[in-house]
Amino acid sequence: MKIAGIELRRIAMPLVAPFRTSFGTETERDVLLVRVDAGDAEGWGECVAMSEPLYSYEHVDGAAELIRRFLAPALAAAPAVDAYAVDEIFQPYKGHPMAKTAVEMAVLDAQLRIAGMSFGGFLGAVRDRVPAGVSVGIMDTVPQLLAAVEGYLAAGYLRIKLKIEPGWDLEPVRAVRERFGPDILLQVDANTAYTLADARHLARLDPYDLLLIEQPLPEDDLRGHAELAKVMRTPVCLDESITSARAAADAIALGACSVVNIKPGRVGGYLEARRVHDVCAANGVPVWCGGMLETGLGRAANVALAALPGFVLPGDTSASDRYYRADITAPFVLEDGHVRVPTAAGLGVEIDTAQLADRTTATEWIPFS
Ligand code: NPQ
Ligand code: MG
Repeated sequence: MKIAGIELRRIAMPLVAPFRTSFGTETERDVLLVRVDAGDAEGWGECVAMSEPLYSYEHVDGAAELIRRFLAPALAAAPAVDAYAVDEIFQPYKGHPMAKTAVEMAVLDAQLRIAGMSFGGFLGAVRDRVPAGVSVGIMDTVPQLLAAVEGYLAAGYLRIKLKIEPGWDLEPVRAVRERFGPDILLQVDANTAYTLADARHLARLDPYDLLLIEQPLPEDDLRGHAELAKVMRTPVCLDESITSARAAADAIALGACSVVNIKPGRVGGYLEARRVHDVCAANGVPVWCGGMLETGLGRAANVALAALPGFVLPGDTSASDRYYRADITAPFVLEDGHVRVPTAAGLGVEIDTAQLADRTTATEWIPFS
């Protein structure tokens, strides 16, 4: 495939409600989109970096600069590319998995549209719909949280994830369990907000029968997670720490996690995400698909990934209206608590050009010759 150039497009997506985590409160998603022009087809990629480096070290301006300054010129110098070639071309450049993923995703979308194959077909999807979970932000009060959870359960969500931080952990979990009973699938996500010194406190979550606790300790603290796993009955799941298939293999070998959250942007692409899935499957470690408040583009790709056989837990693959009143593609909706895997070529979703134009804050064309 020969690429004529790539467009970087910044869009501002207001959230339906503020989303608070242990690292901050978001009211608007600042998204970098990548469009590759491959002549016969175009392809779209979504960068999941945030405006500020609060989830991981990447941020949107940095990702745009990396693409503009290094990734696009490297691609332009190649005679022809597909997604596998893109990964090899990007390999010398250290880090920046979210920037690389956005470009890889756009190239893969274009390539699959030309081949008439869907993302799910390419990745190895074995389901036509995937169970949907929802991530519920930190609230000011427990009654507010209970009202939010009640709404999501009424909408059909099959699993609830509560964001936690020191001072907002045992109480909200106890209240949600007490109110909604032992049968709901419930888990928590700390986004690195604790240290190993909190191990005994975190073990007090054990009586609430959580599916897992996600990333309680810092990203680079694999040993700490392994120690924590010895003193908690609740399974430890890693998100931020799993930066590659090798990191997943290491974490599993060290006993640092017994469940893995897979986010393509965090591991450098959909091809690497599939390798993380394969490593976990080979080790009997259940995985689920994380979320980064994606638009319909990133959501389409994630839903396809989540249809692979090793994704045995509901993911943060929520319906579009969990985050956005109006999306830039047709919205993903809940059907019986599930989201449908697109079957059309490439991402299998089309851009709503009027919505996209409305949301756009900047565009930049990078010609390849
Ligand atoms: C997680 N996502 O699993 C992340 C973190 C997260 C759905 O809980 C703006 C952009 C706000 C990305 C908030 C979910 C965000 C964001 C949270 C990612 O850890
Ligand atoms: Mg997480």
